[in-house]
Amino acid sequence: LSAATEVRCSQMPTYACHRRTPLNHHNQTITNALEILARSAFFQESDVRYLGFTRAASTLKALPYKLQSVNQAKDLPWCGGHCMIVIQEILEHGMCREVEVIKNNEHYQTMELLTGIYGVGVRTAQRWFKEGIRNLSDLKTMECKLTAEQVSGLRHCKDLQQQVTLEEAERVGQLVKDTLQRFVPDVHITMTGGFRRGKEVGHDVDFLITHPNENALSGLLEDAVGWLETQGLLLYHHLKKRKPALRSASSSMDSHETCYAIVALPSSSSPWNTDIEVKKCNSEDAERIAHPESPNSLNSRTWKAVRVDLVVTPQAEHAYALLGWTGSKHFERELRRYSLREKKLSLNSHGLYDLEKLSGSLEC
Ligand code: DGT
Ligand code: MG
Repeated sequence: LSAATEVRCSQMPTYACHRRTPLNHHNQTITNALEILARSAFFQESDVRYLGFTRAASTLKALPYKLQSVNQAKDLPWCGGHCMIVIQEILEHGMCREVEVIKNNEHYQTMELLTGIYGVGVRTAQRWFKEGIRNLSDLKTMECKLTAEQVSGLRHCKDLQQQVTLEEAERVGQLVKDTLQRFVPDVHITMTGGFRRGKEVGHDVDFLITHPNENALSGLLEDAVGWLETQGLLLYHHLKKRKPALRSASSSMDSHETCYAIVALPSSSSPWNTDIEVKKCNSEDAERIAHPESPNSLNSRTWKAVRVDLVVTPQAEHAYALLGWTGSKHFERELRRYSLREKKLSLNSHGLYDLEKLSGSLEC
């Protein structure tokens, strides 16, 4: 390791948004361990510990070499205290006992399982754990108490727990494009999320949709949903309307019109291949897709359930939404923290706001 590299590492920026974080890095064993500790803290709703472990993992992902000794880590941002003990243990013994204990812990395993179901957040999973739910069979016994989103999440959990490949994401992209262009031929669609960052797999596929003429976007998601439903390609959807009243400079929540969906992605060799203009499925096929657990369909599955987010933005907000929906979540959090702390600017996926000017205009 050259002295120059060590010097560069001691000057590693504290904000993740100022660092290059490659997809493949040199300290995977340590970052995996720190991320397990972060998830465990998240499951206990301990934000401070969650952030501490996430920040340390993020720093190590940006390190341009494999750590050989704790000494090399001592000046790195966010790597002190508890994280340093974890780093030291892994460097000396190849594993961390605390992490191994967590991985075998019933609460952790159950929370992983339950929060892995679409529509189930930490609070709900905690409640279910306290009620004695430990596995998917337990959950199926209380299906009548689940939300429509959770019922769909549970019904399609085998597919949804599998990662979406880039090839599948591209086919989803083609399906989305073919669908939206039926209604607005020159609509502009961008795949965002992890795939835009160069990942080859993801848990869903995210898209931003825009058009220079805002009127062209009005009702577009409803039209798309309606058409996909008639084709039997929509297994679940929830449409969130644009709510400008909720939009605020200080809020990281966004109010873009959004469709959270589970689509039935035809397999590449199925008759519903992406050339859907020409090859529409017949009503029998659609029925099979709409009711996936019917015995007929299980024997002849030619599709995979895939989570898709469609976000509509006016063109004036598109750049901010693109930045916000490209991720990663930690990068976005750090970018907002940097904007606010260092620049007194509030960033969200609608715009960048000067808080001093805003408070001035409010005082006026
Ligand atoms: P994945 O899907 O596992 O490959 O990971 P990502 O990075 O695609 O994560 P995902 O799909 O949860 O979200 C993509 C990015 O969009 C992520 O940085 C966070 C952001 N995002 C997710 N949901 C919302 C939302 O409701 N509002 C805003 N503004 N951003 C969101
Ligand atoms: Mg994603």
